[in-house]
Amino acid sequence: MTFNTLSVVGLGYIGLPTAAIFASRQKTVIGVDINERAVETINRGEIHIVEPGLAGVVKTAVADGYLRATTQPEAADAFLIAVPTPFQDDHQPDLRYVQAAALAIAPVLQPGNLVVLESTSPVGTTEQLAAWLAAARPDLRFPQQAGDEADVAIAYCPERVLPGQVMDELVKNDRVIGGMTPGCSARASALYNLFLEGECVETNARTAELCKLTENSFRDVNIAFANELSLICADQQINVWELIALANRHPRVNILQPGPGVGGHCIAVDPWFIVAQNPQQARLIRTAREVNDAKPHWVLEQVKASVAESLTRSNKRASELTVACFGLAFKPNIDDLRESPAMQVTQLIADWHAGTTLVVEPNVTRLPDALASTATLVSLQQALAQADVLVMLVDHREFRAVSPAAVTQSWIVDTKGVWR
Ligand code: SAJ
Repeated sequence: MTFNTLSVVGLGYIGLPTAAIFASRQKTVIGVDINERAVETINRGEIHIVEPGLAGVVKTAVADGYLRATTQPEAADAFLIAVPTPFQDDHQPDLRYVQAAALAIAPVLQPGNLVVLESTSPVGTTEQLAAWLAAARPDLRFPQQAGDEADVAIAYCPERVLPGQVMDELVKNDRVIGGMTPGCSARASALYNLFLEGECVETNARTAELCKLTENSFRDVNIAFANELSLICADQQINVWELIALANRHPRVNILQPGPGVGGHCIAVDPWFIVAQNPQQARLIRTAREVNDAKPHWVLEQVKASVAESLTRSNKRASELTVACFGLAFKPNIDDLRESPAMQVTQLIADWHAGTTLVVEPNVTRLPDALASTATLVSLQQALAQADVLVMLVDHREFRAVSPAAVTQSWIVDTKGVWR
């Protein structure tokens, strides 16, 4: 059965680019989101998120009539669910958005439909989704009841695109396709092959679910290794950046880079899904999360030590001392401040420090509310001219471009090895 009309439920960082790419291949795409403002924005041909290359594709897709957004699901040949899966306070996964999406599409499902879950999910979520749909539509047969004879095919197909490169990676990356049956996998592969240049690699739903969690846990564990090395090196008075560069000369060693902690919406979240389901076995994965989550507090202690030393060497009082924080984003050269360890460190410093806290963030024009009353946004030049203590938090290209001669301060806490 061909796919003429597709519905993408959840028009965020993954859903909207996916909807736009299908629409750019002349498929009729109905985007569904509970956020009315997002729906209105998209229907004007504009976007409500920041992602290079996305605006133009959405604008053309809407203008040509291939993409439109709505708050109410409508009938389609395939449904892709790309809603958030956050965790609760106790690190247990929160599947309420997946459940809400299932209940929202259930009334419009028809025989021959394909339902794909893309949201990062704990193992078993696709089976749970199928159970919710079956309970809502007893008149239809689902894969857990009828196998490949089912009226509705269901698959788990996680995204693995890097924010900032979504439009490119969405098309080029290989895709893991986890059908509830081999027939479901084949249907889902046919759907993604409408635009994919990478390969569709078929498996079952549970393996695909754990594969997504594994990819981000692998990165988290490896960053935790680098962050742990940075603590050891600070204690041993060894330059961690030099150490890692030297160790990486070994043909089978490839250590990642330490930083102020791990941020974003994926790597700091997804490993907890594994820990929540397998707390006894997932000891390394849990420890990596704890190492990375502890790093912002360690950076604060480094800043406190630098401020204390700076005070003993100068005649200033603490209230006269200026600390400048460089970078707020969760990684270099983006403007996304959400779940950012640099934001966390800056807030910790601004709340603690008796004097002035300056912030340099070339990618924003105003400070977020959380810092508005405790810190001041300044230019790179102002910060370098006025600050006593410098705290490097994000290796934006503007900071890397500063000549070493322009950095005259004796007190520098450099979490990214930019001004080592
Ligand atoms: N970071 C370090 N040191 C490093 C690399 C990264 O401290 O050597 C930090 C970054 O500064 C940032 C955090 O880790 O705070 C995460 O950044 P990232 O670039 O590693 O990853 P994300 O969160 O932007 O995207 C990840 C990607 N997953 C992997 O690389 C395994 C992406 O492919 C996924 O699609 C995405 O998560 C997701 O949506 O799951």
